[in-house]
Amino acid sequence: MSRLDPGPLEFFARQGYLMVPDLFPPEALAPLRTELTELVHREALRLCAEGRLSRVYEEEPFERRLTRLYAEVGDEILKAITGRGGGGHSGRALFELITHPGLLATVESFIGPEIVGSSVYRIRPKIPQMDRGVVPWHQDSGYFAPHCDQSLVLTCWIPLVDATVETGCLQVLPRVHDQGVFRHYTHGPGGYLFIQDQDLPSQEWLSVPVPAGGVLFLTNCTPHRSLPHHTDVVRWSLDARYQSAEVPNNAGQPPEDFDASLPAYEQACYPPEADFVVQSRLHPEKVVRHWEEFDQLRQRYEKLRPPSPQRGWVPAPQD
Ligand SMILES: O=C(O)CCC(=O)C(=O)O
Repeated sequence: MSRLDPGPLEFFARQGYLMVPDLFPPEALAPLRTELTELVHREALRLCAEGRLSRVYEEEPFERRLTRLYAEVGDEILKAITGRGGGGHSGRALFELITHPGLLATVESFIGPEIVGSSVYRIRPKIPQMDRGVVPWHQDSGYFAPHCDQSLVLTCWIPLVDATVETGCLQVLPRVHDQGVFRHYTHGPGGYLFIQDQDLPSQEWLSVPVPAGGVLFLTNCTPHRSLPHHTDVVRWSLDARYQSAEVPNNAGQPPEDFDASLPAYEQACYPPEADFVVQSRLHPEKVVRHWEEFDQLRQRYEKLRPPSPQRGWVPAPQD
């Protein structure tokens, strides 16, 4: 799989989303699944040693082990995976997946050859009944600085297991991504920003199942959400984002250099986390090629997070 044909790109431009079912060969997801299994195992051993967990549930498969662990220790088992909501896990296999040549070739079809890995990537082990597993309606731009609203920051939503309606795949509101950023409110379910139903156009929403190996592409202005799920499967997924190097970013800039007084176009779309160049024909020397470099960058930002963009969102009025 490489560059996309005009047909799917036109679909994306019209609808604001595109699901490609077979972007990765089956073996491409295996290293990240293994890396996450090892991480979960280390964390489980630590919690057992601290007397907080009865056993490590090693017999459970990748799809179910975290459900069992979470039932005993809750969020504690997730900390090393999700971090403070920012860096979280930044291992070799994660880096290799978000810089996978097939993925980057496809991303290039949307945003051109000068590609910056947007700072905002998230590993989401969506566990049944977990508060933060339910993500309400939002546009990713609701989190980004307003000066990036007109630019494409491409979300690539990558399930590590089959994502179905039963396990809480994403839902999208098609054909409204050219209507700007809707009003978001703070303190939504799970602590997320959210858009109230009555503020959204009355289009039909769509559930978009994605098989493992597939990718769901979204614009930063496509409203989307994910619903609760009630099976005991962990719907592991990774959402990574990419933007053209022409879109404001903080690639190559240490967090200490963040300066809120600079003009907006010199500030990253999302300053708290580290953007990084993943492909460049004009400046190959700027490409981050080794996961250790990526990891150090992410950890540095995790320690000293520049402030989040302020868009003036407030809590929703009470009825
Ligand atoms: O993975 C999910 O459940 C939600 C993902 C999401 O909202 C996003 O990637 O912006």
